[in-house]
Amino acid sequence: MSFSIIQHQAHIPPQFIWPDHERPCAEAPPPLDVPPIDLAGFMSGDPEAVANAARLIDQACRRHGFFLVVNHGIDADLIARVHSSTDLFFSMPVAEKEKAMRKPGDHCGYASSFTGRFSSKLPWKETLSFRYSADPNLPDIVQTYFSQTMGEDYSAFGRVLQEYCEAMSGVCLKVMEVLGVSLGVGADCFRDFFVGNESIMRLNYYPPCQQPEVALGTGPHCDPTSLTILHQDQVGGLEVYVDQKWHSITSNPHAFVVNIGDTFMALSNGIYKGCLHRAVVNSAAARRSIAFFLCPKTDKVVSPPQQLLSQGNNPRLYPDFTWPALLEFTQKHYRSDMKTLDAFVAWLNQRPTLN
Ligand SMILES: O=C(O)CCC(=O)C(=O)O
Repeated sequence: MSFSIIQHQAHIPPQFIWPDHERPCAEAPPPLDVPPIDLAGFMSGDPEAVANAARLIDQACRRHGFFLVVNHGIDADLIARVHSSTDLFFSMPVAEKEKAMRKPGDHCGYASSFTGRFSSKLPWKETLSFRYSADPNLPDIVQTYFSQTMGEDYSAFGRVLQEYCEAMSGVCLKVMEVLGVSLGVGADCFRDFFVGNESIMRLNYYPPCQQPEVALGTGPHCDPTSLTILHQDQVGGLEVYVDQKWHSITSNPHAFVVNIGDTFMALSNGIYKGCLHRAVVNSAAARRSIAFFLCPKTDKVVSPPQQLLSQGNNPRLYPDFTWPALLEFTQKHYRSDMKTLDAFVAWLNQRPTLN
C-alpha cells in the first residue's frame, strides 16, 4: 500500500500501531534539562570556558549522554540547504526514491515503512542513509554515491550532503576534544581515534500521521555508533528516557542535539552512557531531522585508554572490538537498546574462534 492511500484513511494500518506500553505519552512529557556546550568557547582555550564545557558535558554524560552543542560555527545556510534537500528528496515519486533503495543486509540507502508489507510496530517514516568517510583519499564519497545511484542530476544534491558531512565530522572531532578533557585523558586521545572516521548520515522524514497517539516515528533505541549529532526542524518530536520517564528535547535551530552511542560508552569504559530515545509524530505537520552518526575507521580497535581502567573503581567492562562487528550484531541479531553492549559481549564470547 502506498502512503498516498494510507494518508487518506481515517485509521492507520495495524502494522503501524504500537502496543499500549510503548505508545507516546498522553500528556506532553517534560523537557529534558540538556546543557548547552559552548564549542567556540572551549576551542578558544579560555580556561574558564574549557572548565565549564568539561564540567557540563561530564555531568550530562554520566547521567544520560545527551547535551546540546552551541556556538558550533556551522553556517545556518548549510543546515537550511540540507533541510531543503531532505524535503526535495522525500517529495519525489516513490520510483525515483527507490533508485537509492536499501538492499537487504545493508544499512544504507532509501527505506520506507510505507512500501514494505510484512512487519509490525513499523516506524511512521521514510529515511535516506549513506556512508561518509573522512579519509582524504575519498574526498567525494557522498557526492559520488548520489551521482552513481540516482544519476548525474543528483550531483548538486550530493555535494550539499558531502559538505554537511564534512562539517559534522569536524564538529565531532571538537566534541571528542571536550570529552577527552572531561574524562581526564587529554584533548587529543579520542580526537585522534576518530580522524579518518567512516561515518553514516541519515535524513529522516516523518509525514503527518492521523493517529499520532498510537504510532511512533522512530521506536525506542540506543545508538550503537559513537556519537550522534542531530538537527531537528522546528516541529520537534525527539524524546529521551531518563529516570524512568520520557522527556522531550525542545527544538532549537541554533543547536545540535548530541548523544553518546554504545561505541563511545565502551571507549569510556562505561563511565559515559548512552540512553534510550525515540521520535513521536503529529497530525499537523511533517517533521524532518538530520542525523550524523560518528563511527571509527573500520580497522580501529575500540579499547578504552589505560587511564580509565583501574582494578578497584573501574575494572575493564568490555573486550576489544571493531565497529563492523558491533554493526553486524545490531543489524542481524539484536535491536539496539540499553543492554546492547552486554548482549554483544555475550555474543562475541560464544562465537567459534578461528584457528
Ligand atoms: O528524528 C529524531 O529526532 C530521532 C532520530 C533517531 O533517533 C535516529 O535516526 O536514530
